[in-house]
Amino acid sequence: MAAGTALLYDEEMTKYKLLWVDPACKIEVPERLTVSHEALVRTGLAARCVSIAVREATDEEILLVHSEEYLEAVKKTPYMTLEDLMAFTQQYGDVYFHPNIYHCAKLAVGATLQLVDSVMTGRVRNGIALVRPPGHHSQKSAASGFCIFNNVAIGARYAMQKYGAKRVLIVDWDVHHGQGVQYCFEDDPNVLYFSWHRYEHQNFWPNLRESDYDSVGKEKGAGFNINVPWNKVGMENSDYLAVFFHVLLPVAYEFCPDLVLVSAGFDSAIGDPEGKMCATPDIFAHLTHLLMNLAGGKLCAVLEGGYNLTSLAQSVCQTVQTLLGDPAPLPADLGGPCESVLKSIHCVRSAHKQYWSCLKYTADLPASELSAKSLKVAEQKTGNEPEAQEQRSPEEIVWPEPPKRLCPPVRTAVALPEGVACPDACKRCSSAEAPSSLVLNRIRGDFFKESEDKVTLTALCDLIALLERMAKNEVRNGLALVQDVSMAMVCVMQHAPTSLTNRVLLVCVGDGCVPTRITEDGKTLLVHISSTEAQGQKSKHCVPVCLRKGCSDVAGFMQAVLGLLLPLGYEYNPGLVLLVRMPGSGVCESVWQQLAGLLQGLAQGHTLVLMQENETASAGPTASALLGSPAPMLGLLGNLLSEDLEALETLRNTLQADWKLLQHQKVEEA
Ligand code: X5A
Ligand code: ZN
Repeated sequence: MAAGTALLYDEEMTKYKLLWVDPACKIEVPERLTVSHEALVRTGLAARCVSIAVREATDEEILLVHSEEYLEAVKKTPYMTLEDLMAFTQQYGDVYFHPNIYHCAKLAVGATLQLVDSVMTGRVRNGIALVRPPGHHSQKSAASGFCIFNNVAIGARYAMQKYGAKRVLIVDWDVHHGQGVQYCFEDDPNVLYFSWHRYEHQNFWPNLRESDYDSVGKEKGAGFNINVPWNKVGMENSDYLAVFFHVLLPVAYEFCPDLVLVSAGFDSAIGDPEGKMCATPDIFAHLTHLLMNLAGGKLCAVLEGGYNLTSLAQSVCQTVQTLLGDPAPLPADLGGPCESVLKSIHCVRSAHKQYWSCLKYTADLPASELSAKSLKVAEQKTGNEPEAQEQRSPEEIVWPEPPKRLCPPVRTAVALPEGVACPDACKRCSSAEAPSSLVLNRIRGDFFKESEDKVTLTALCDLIALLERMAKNEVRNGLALVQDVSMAMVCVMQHAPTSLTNRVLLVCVGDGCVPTRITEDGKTLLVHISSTEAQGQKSKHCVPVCLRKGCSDVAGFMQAVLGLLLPLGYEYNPGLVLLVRMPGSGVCESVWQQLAGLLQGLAQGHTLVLMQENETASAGPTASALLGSPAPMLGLLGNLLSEDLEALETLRNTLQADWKLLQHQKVEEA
């Protein structure tokens, strides 16, 4: 299994800059790259990456996306006088040329392709390319928005051509619309392009009608272009996560990419003068984490924008640290998405519902939304409104530095019956480290009043010892095979350190009874995915999810995980995730590994997995998911049962009053 994170950087790409006065371009400075790289070095992250030398792209590679005429024209720029350069620049929008930019643009493409090579050959698992100039605005025959060649678009074509990648997902989290990428793949069903972007009803650059949600792709590519417009500034972490949960992730898992490319612009972070958004740098840890189990972990991030040097450097570090496998920080205090985003999400989902089975049950748009559209564009920019939202200049905005991330010395501890195999990297718990006699006696009193079942008692003590080490941050996560999962669940809730059990996200997979005493104490959010209609009480903290074909139905299961479990988990913000596989759950191994992988974005990676002791064959795969190996690809998911979709939608609707992150349309409309 490929391991490691590639870092591509070459100081040469800092060696061009704006040589004349142009207010639109003055933010695109060489320091963008130096501060990002210096921050990676200072924090020790660069040293943990695999450094890979940058090369220039060849003509042939650039021609995968650009026209010969355009390439030939750019080739002449190193020999132009300042005047000629200014004149050449004039034909394009919001971009500048410099005698050295052609060289740097070839390095930016080359770095992207080196990254694609490293990931596709398995030299590394994933990686990031810190490049200038950025790429996503440039088009077949045009420079645009600081971009000369379209790094990521060329990367996608290259991966398909050289490595036979069948499906490539491009996630563009830059705050601008990568119209160049959209134009490139509009009619191509093999490249799914997702972009969110500041739009303000077409009043924000590049002011294109085709950046709106209803540009879904053309001909065979219809459904493979997803635009999420931000129609207001000031979007926050929960707005970004809501779009991931309710638009991008379900579609991405249904698409099943062989490779994920991220147009990683950080102008979508707080403090950026272009974006004017309020999402904090740590959100990129989560966005990255949520994409890292697609495509068998093959993820290439390529820098696009990002103009507040502080915010940029912090965001780059958060992204790289996550690529390296460190646990994501707690997603503090998520509210629900704002009203404007709920509208956008609803619009995107309904524009795409005919193409993606995960979106099939989206309600139709109210007629008012469609007719209001042209009006909004016409209404705005009369030129005489006061600059109302211009309260503070982005340079003055302050936010706390992202906290240091936890890094327990032991990633995965296991409590397994003798003889059960698991990866060497796991730390086996032995009863030698068992808890105090106080705990032992309490457990004995709880479960073994009469009988003296030594073996079971020792196993439970091991489990508690493991959790105590987790609470002390000596261990990140754990796996235990136990004789009776129900008993073990109760034991954990009653005897584990309270710092972990004050808020537990309990995820039960498969049929069987969850002891009611667990859900009644208010310290647990239970999500139980099974094939049986719940007998017990549903409540805010007890969420039974029933799938007709049970947990063996991959499509239904993933729909429940992405659209329901993850948003609930993120909003609940637990101190521990307790993931329990009920005996005979029927869940297939790769889905189970996906689930274990995704849930590690919560609780700073504190996940405890419980399985029945006879599931010995699953111990290895589960442990490797906990160790951070990417889950295997799920393959094409197959169709969702409409009754399941409907039931999930109903459940989401009932719960959304209590859990705001479940909302994906305005509540009045729902
Ligand atoms: C890559 C990128 C922004 C261009 C803004 C022009 N370009 N006003 O962020
Ligand atoms: Zn941008």
